[in-house]
Amino acid sequence: MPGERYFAVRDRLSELLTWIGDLAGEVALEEEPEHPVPVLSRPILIAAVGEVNSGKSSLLNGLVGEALCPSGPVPLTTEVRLYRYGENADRPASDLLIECRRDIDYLRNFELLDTPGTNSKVGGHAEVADPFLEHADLVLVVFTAENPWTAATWDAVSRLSPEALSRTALVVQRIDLKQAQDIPIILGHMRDLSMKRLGQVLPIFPLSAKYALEAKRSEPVNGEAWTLSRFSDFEHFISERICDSMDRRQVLHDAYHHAARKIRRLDSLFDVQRRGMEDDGWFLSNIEREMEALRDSSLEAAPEALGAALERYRGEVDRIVRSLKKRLGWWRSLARLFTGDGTAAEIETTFASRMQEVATGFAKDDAARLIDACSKHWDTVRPRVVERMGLEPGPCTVAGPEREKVTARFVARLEKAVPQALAGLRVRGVLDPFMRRRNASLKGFTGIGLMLVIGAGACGTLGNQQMALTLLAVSVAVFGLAAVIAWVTAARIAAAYRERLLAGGATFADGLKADHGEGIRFLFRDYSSSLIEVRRQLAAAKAALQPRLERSNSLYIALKSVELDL
Ligand SMILES: Nc1nc2c(ncn2[C@@H]2O[C@H](COP(=O)(O)OP(=O)(O)OP(=O)(O)O)[C@@H](O)[C@H]2O)c(=O)[nH]1
Ligand SMILES: [Mg+2]
Repeated sequence: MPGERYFAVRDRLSELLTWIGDLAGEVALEEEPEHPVPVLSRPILIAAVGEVNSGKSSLLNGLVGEALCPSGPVPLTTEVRLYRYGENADRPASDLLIECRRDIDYLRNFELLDTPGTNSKVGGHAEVADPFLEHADLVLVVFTAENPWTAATWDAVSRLSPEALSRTALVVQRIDLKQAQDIPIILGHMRDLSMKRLGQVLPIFPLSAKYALEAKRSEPVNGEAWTLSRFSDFEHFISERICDSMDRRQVLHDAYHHAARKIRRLDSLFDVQRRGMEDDGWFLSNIEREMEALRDSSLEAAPEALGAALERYRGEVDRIVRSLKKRLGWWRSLARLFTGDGTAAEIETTFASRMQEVATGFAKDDAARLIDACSKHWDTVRPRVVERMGLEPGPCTVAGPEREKVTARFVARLEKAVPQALAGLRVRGVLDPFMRRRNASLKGFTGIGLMLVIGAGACGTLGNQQMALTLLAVSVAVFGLAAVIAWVTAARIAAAYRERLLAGGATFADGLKADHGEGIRFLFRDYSSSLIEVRRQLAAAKAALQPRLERSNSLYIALKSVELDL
């Protein structure tokens, strides 16, 4: 097929343009209305004109290598027939124009216009054919070797515009019917006529379409018939002068520059996107650093925050000591001498559970404080992310619906620390020895007092009133002494217990310190995950950019290799 090199370059360019267009479409690269995509697919139009029966249809068949156009000794082409690629069908486009679609590869690149003879009896076809001749890539004016003097054909050629004439060649058909020595004479004559009628000598090709068709149809190509057809020079002319014409080359160059410009625009778009993503990455890192700074300042302020826990601790110590004092009252103490005394265990249990509540209350308040700080910070972060990245980062991950869960985790962490913190106080079993000593002395005095009362009763019964009264007085004194001891020891025990507990306050707060710090770190880790969605989207955008960059690079390389063939 003529123009193979041209078509190979054109197809490669057209394929690249499609791929580049696909990539541009994917990234919504705006079209440049001032640079429309060059049309590469326009096939080359070859038109054949000449007298009836001159061999126009056969000439086109010789080019295609198939019996595409009906040909025969009687006038066959009675209307203008435009052969194009497509599913086999003939469609009348107007009275004298038929569009013939044929599923033949040759027609992908060439469109062929077959016309009735210039001297045909059918009128009006010239008006249909002439516009095609004006924009055809090649007009073949066909003469027969037997009679190349046909006036009607020369008249038709004379009507062509200089522009169309520059794309016209003369064909002397059926040279196989002539002797070899006649051909130069005919060609000389044709040249003279061309000069005379047109003022210039057009390219002239002596051909035998019959042999060309025969050569192309035989498998392998019949070399002898091919030589006799003289189609080699003719097709070479079509390749060089028609397919590789300045106009066509210009279209290829335009397409190449269009593709190159689009790739450059894609590259700069990707570059902007890549830099934008890097900047976004930095921007997010800065926000994360802000979050870290907030966390660090919260950690630094942790001892101060734990001061609040210490306050609550002290308040609870006062309450527990008041309750201890109540239990150490004289009558209650006396009653417990007979019922058994569980004061130490009860007070310590109450103390432990109160401390648990202290930790819980403190943790809830502290979590609320930290979450509020995060939430407040997020209120400044969110609009910045929206403005900078055009992405909606969503809600703060420690506030809103998540608040309760985050608080519960923080509280649980501190509650877990309480038994350890209490163990560090070493207040368990402190009360017990105090209480046992007190109860022992109270029991002794109470026992002595009771025995004196019993003795007084016995003396009274035996009539020794004097003795009875004395013993009774002594017993009252003993009970009085016991009451004084009870009062004094109660105050002492309460004071000693209070002092012991208060001294342990700092130890208790210290016991919470590590878990409190860890709680803060975990809470801020949760908070920093507020940016996860944005980070994920950024990573997805980066991941999508990479293969596009690679595609753009390989398209550029492919385009460069086409440039060498241009
Ligand atoms: N010997 C010989 N005969 C040819 C050659 N080309 C065409 N013919 C014959 O010439 C006659 C006319 O051929 P066509 O191709 O139909 O001519 P045409 O110009 O298309 O004729 P119309 O369409 O009727 O105007 C047919 O009988 C062909 O077989 C050739 O190269 N050598
Ligand atoms: Mg014909």
